[in-house]
Amino acid sequence: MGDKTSADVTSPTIPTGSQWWREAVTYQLYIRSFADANGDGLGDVAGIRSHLEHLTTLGVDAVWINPWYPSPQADGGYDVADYRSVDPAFGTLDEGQQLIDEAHALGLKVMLDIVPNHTSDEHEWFRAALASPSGSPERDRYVFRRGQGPDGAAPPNNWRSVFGGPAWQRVTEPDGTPGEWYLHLFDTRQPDLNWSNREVRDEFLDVLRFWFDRGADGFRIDVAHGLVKDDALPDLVYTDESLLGATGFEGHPHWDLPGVHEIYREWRALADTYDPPKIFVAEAWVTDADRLSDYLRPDELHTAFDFDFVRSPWNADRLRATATASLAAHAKVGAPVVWVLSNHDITRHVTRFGRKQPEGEMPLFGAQGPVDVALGRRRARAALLLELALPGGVYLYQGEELGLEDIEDLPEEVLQDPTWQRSGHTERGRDGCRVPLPWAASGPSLGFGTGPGWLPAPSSWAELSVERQQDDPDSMLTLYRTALRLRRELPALGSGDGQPLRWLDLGADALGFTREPGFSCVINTGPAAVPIPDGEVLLASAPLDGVGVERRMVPADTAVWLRIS
Ligand code: TEU
Repeated sequence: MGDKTSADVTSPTIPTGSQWWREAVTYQLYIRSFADANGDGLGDVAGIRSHLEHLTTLGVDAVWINPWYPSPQADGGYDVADYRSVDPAFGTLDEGQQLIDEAHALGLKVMLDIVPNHTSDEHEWFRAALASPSGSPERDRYVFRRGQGPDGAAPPNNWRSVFGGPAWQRVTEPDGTPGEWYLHLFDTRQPDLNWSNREVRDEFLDVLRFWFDRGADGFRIDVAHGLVKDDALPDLVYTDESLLGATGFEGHPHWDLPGVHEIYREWRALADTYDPPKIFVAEAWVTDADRLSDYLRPDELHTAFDFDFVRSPWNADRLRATATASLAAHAKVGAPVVWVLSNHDITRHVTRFGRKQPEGEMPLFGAQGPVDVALGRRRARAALLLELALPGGVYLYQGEELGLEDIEDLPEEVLQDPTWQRSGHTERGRDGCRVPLPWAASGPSLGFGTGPGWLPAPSSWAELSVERQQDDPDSMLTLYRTALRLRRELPALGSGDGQPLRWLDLGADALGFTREPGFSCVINTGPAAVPIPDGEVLLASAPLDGVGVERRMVPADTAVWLRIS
């Protein structure tokens, strides 16, 4: 829905048109940590169903549910054993269907998560591959190779797993002898699929169809940049020890190869056979906005997360530069930018913004020194107003509406991210952003479930619980609700198709822009207050009074939305 009409403004649900994704605000449901209805410590489908009102009150348009398929959970469900069902720990396929239907009845679109780069080692295909000989069709669905050296005892090349350690695992052949190696860019329990194999391609088209036919409105594509590998398997020169967050570069042998695009053209053709068409959002870690826009050409994917925005420190110049580059690159292919600040893989942005800000890129993983959580929250409030005012779509990560920070001191014995094991206990991994949500100010897991959650929430989160925040006019939750309501009501906000934003010149420490009709957003990332352009203040991320005498000012680390003439 490029143009908002007055009907859209009063309608309780947003986009009904087939273009809804061009401006949707999507809420990421990390199912393991959202709400636990059966008291086993792990979130579940029933937990989501019991809290749908939270999402409608918040005012989002869609949800993205992280993998809910049967899985040994070696990587939080990104190790899928069966792509056509729901893990019993989360519920049943029927309950999944009910959730999709209930969400639709509330006007929410439902995005699922497809994991095409690898399966679980417990997937029937991988079991068959292990039981079959070298060179068999069963092995050809994965990337099996003979090792180097006379006995094949050395891995086929030097590639490393994203989670640490080598990216190859040697298998024992059915006759008991040491045999071939298989590729796993992630955990050993996540063997990479061979996308040169037509059977693999057809299987995933069929899996997409399975869920599309059950009402899924689209898919987030896991590791969208990773599916195709250079067959020659050349060694890589590693310059950065921190593999998490590694992106492709021209000529990289396993990230962002040109061959991936052909796969997405097939997916798009399938999605377009539905009415309304189904949609995709790519998780593609690539070098820059231009490379990302290749995934968004008209016959490929609809959207992709803008990780350049995530990597920007709290700095007006840098935020403006990255937003400008992303908007320009996306405009070339007619795709909306998808802004995002946090997800289940990276340090929550309250924590990132609460640190000393780097000169270069924002580190996305691991503890990085002292955190001023209050400052981080103040900046997170301002960052929200920035991303919601930019043209395009937005993904929110569960818990950011409560202002949750990363928990960097989880006890070692509770850590589950495979990074922790595979790095030889040097990298704690991503559990700190996956701590279960606090719904209530009391209880063994602050209302997440009836017992303890799979990761413990700090007692300080009682104050951040939904219960505490929902009626507090100054809370983060109230800011999210108000901002999302205004974003729906203001005709200037949303997709912005055909309505370019205009940057204001506010000096090095502030960024601001106008959008038609009659809207302006100003964000002060610096230490000193900056003057507000003329206009009526619609929303501010912090109180404006008391700063400046002659005219109102935007204080440090604050954003405002204005109605201008
Ligand atoms: O993440 C893909 C991925 O490449 C990330 O691990 C990435 O390297 C890092 O987070 C930032 O570069 C996806 C899922 O989001 C993640 O949870 C899974 O662990 C991973 O794929 C494997 O499926």
